[in-house]
Amino acid sequence: MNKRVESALNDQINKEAVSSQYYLAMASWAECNGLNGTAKFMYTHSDEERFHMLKLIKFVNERGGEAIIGSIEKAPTSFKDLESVFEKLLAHEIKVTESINNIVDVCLQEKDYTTHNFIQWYVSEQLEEEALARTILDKIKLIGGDKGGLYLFDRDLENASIDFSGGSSNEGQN
Ligand code: OFO
Repeated sequence: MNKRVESALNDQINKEAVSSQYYLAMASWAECNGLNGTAKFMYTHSDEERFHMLKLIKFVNERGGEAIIGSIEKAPTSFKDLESVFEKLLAHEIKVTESINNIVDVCLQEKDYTTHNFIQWYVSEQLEEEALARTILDKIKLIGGDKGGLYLFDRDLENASIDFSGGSSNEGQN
């Protein structure tokens, strides 16, 4: 496997692991603060990020590279409020999108069209994740300080079936 591409994919493996831990921290915080719907959403999202990581690990190893499982920074333990949680989530996803775009660039520079094709799944996934985070954030801003609104929002999130898989329900898990 091309070494620059392998290194970019290994960076991404680490970023997906960081994302998974980050959303797990948000899930735990939400659960401790009576926001069960938000907790469910974040636990699911954390699992999906782990699937994104596994998908990359398998791809690198199957193509003759070596996936590296590195260390990750400690996730935050507390958050100011629900709005700040989703603001952080959106900011994080924007950074991940930049990182995916960087892999696309490296693939084109190195003429690695197989990885370029593989990474397109992540390009679509990031589009959807950013759009979802923006929609949720807009709703939270509309609610403002209304506690009843917050209760209903959290309940809706608990009942919503949210698809993080980029369109096809199994793709992210392969
Ligand atoms: Fe892996 O999609 Fe978000 O970060």
